[in-house]
Amino acid sequence: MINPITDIKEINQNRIINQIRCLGIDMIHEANSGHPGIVLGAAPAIYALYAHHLKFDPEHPDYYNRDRFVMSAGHGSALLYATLFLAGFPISLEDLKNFRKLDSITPGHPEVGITPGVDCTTGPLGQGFATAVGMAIAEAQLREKYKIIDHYTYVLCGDGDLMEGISYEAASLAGTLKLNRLIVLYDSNNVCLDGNVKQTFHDNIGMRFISQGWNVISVEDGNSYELISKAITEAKANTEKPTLIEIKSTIGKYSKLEGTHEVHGSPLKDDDISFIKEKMGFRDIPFQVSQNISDEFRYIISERCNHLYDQFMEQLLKVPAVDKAEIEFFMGNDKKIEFKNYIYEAPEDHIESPRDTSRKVLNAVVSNNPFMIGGAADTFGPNKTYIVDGGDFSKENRLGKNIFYGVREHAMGAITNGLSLMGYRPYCSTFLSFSDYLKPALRMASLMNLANVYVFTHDSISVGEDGPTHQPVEQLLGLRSLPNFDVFRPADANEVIGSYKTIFGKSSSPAAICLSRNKLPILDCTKANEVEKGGYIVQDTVEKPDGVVISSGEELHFVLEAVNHLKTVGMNIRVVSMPNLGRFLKQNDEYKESVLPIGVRKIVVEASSSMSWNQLIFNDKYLITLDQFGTSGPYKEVYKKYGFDPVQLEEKIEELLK
Ligand SMILES: Cc1ncc(C[n+]2csc(CCOP(=O)(O)OP(=O)(O)O)c2C)c(N)n1
Ligand SMILES: [Mg+2]
Repeated sequence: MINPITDIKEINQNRIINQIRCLGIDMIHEANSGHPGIVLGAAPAIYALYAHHLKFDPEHPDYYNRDRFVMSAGHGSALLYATLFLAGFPISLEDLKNFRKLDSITPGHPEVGITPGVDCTTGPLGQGFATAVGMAIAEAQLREKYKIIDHYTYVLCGDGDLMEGISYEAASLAGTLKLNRLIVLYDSNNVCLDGNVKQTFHDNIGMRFISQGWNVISVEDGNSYELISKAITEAKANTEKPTLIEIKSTIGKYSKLEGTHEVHGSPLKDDDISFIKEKMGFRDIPFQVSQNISDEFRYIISERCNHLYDQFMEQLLKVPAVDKAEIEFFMGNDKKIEFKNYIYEAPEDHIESPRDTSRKVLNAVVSNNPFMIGGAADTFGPNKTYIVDGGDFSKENRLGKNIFYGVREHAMGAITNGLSLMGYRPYCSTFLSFSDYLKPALRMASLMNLANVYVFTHDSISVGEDGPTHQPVEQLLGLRSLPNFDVFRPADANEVIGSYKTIFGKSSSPAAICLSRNKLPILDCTKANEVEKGGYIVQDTVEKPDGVVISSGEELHFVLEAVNHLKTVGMNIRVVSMPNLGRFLKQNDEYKESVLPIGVRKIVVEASSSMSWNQLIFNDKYLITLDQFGTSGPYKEVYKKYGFDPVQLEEKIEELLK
């Protein structure tokens, strides 16, 4: 017979924490894989948060005004799943038994959209921390705008997250922006995968975060949920700064291996599990859950949280209709952005750099759009992504649409993911050659299916004088190889508009638009509405073509010049613009063959790695591409040095098709 609970004081909360520990180590044992150290060490921290602070509703895991929780130490997935299960989320004991097994809802590391209650995919250390900064930026703006949205963003991170540079970048920005609703619980156990951190990590973390504008609180006994809870209460009361709570804990608490790296990432031995359970006063039966303990945990949560969902939905009914519709966009899955009444104004001379066309489109689309926010990594000027009447995001202006990321590309990438997870349609920008600096975040965006937009300008050796460090060569290949990632490289204004229309017209998955910095003629033969197919014929022949030349971006202009000259000597060459190779490859065979007929020789011209094009062209002879670094010099001369000027192209094409 279960006694009805009438008072929290009667509950032995350490029993709940130990129940979480038992489940976590059982899951890892059953999977024969996982990380027991953090389960045993950080259980009091996650418990303090879920029991006494986190605003959530297990029956409505996605309810919009919930506090967000990011398990940045993604290897602590078993700890998270065990907590979510016990807290009453729709996760069964069977799901816990299937931890890390194929097609389970309890994968190796937390994945958003798979497990109810998981707010962010984590695993690559540091990413979660920085993503949470994006969530906190979004919350600050939404709170200012709509008032009824107001929540905290919590992170649980370990030594590894704070060793990663991205956490430094993100913390620096969070402190500058005074994101006081961001609270990080740092599981400080002095141990990482390979051993004690004394070999690797000497920073005074408290001082580091204080210097970055954070409020820092120390909890000396990480086994005390009461002390941790008190620290969280204190953190919430700070209205000026984000808070880092350094919780001194023992990795693998209660294990025979406690305090050592051996308990970090391998399943515990049977006798150790018995030893731990005995110490905690639990019976040594795998996956045994005490109904009493489960009820007690849920009682504590429901006392605090069970009105929250209804309250928010009632508040939502009372806001003005326009705001309600907007909030519903943030809450929903349809992220399409319409190009309402957009009319492009071409310059009189019909010459414009693609990045300038991009500036016009972005300004028109973003300035009056509440769902869009974005920025640059100290490159608003060259990227041309500044929204003129958008305002600058800051502590003083939470409504600002322009985020000055500073020179922090990696954090910018992860923050963009956080904005997206909060329902925004965000964009960010830098030079294409520096896209490598945010690559790990692009990968996470692809994995989470986030509809982010990346504006990468200075897209080839035509950067010119800045030289090979700034001239991307292999970046297009890298981006094209990312699953679920759309890469556009438009040739002129028409294709820039077509790229943006395609990008904003879809509701999910990230896209990059790679743009030349140089002024280029707006062509008569390019078509905005063909871009979505990835590749199309821009210039055809009356008779059967002698060959087809495929090109993208700036090089298309040189190809057209070369081919038109070859016409005068009687060569009939079809020209295909391929602003998006990935999309073209996904078209049906009929379309692909109509553009690239079988039995006709094809040549590719792109000042970038040949490897992306091996999917279309099997004989390297026909690839006029660039598999080496560029060089510093005026861009036309650089093009010439590598054979991309119209005269040399003409010679090569003639030679190849003869
Ligand atoms: C970017 C990245 N590099 C490496 C790893 C592999 N890895 C997972 S956990 C871990 C050690 C992390 O140490 P800490 O955060 O202190 O966790 P603890 O050992 O205390 O649980 C490492 C190196 C990873 N997940 N992500
Ligand atoms: Mg550690």
